[in-house]
Amino acid sequence: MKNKRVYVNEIKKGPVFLQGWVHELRDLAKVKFILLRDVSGIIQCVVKDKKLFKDFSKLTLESVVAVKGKVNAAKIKSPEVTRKEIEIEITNIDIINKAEQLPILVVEKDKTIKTDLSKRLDYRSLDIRKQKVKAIFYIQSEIVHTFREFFKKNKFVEIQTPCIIASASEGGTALFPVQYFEKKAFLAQSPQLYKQLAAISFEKVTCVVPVWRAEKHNTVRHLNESRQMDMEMAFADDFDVMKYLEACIQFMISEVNKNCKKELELLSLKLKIPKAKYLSYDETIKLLQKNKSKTKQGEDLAPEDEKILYKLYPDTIIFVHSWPNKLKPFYIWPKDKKVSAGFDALYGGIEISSGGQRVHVPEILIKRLKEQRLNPANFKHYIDSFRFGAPYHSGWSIGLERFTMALLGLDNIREGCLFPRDRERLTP
Ligand code: AMO
Repeated sequence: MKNKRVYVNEIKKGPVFLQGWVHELRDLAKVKFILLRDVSGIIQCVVKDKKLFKDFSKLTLESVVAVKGKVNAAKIKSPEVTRKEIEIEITNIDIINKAEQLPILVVEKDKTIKTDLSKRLDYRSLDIRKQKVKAIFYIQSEIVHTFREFFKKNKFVEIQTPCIIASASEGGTALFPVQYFEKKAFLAQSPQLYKQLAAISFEKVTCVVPVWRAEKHNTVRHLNESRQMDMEMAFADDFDVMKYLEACIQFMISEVNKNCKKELELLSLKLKIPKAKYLSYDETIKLLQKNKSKTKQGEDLAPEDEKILYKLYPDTIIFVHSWPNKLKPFYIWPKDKKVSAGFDALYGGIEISSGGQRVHVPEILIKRLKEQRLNPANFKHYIDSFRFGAPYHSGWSIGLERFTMALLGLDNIREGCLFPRDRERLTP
């Protein structure tokens, strides 16, 4: 009969059958120890029986094993062990898959031997076995889950948008070309145009999708493939959807606080529910200049500006709204000749989201495209969709990895991406 596996955090009394990884090995003369790790936790296993010493000697770190044993009471001091009150006295060890010499250590005890990020990413499947690295992705999973939950509660429909597109939505330079039979196509830079087309019929839509941007720069805040969490809503202006963004972020953070206590503790983090601050672009530039920024009116915010705003308003989602038309994409509604209905949201010292009210009038859309030196003929299907009864509408997008980075104070966005794609990295 097949042994019934029990998870580390579910062990009550013996005999037990456990499966997992060899987290640590300790070889004392008369007794041997294995720290065994599974998805639920880490437990100390003791080998006292001399007949098992040979099996023990074959073990290597990260080997996958199945062990049988008895449950004994214990008082374990090791901080990593999650079941401190018990240990397993092993009666049988099976090596399911023996690990070779590890290229990077999963347990880095000595702070001075921290492996650099590039090497860690080369061996990412090992790297994500580290408890702290794992914690990042448990929290990210909670973010995506609660994002969806927020919009489900608010009666939005989750849509799926195409990943292969015929024309750019976020400016003409940053596209990855794809050969699409005899036509030239591109990987989507955003679900932008399609979520709008859905919103003018469904009214309230949301999506979580991968996007690709062929920007050549290699920075700590950019990826060439990332995930966006978007919403789009009809009969809503820029301020209406900024309120949704504020409430959505607050909800996601409160759920992370509630459901990821262990992970936050591992990362030594305490998250506050942020307040919101609304500043117009003009107010923002004046405030920055007062605080020694060199950024002038009509220019985009520099990363240093985002840091200044963060110092002025910590634990705050800073909404910078009413940007100049020329600094926002063609699909953003011009409120007048100068000012647009576009906004950015900053959090944790970095832009995490941008959005705005959209152009729902075909003639204005054609004018905006031409102003940005784009050819309206390439957007015919998109423009024509607004000819059959299109309400005004607005929306935004949160970059998933960017938000993970901001929320957890990560130094590099790659830490918040399971398998990053950047200028140099296409594997693993
Ligand atoms: P934007 O281009 O500002 O807007 O992107 C939205 C959010 O996505 C994240 N982001 C990135 N994350 C990692 N690497 C990148 N290269 C990268 N580029 C963007 C950021 C950013 O705030 N269609 C509009 C949104 C809208 O108006 O609804 C758009 O894509 O967090």
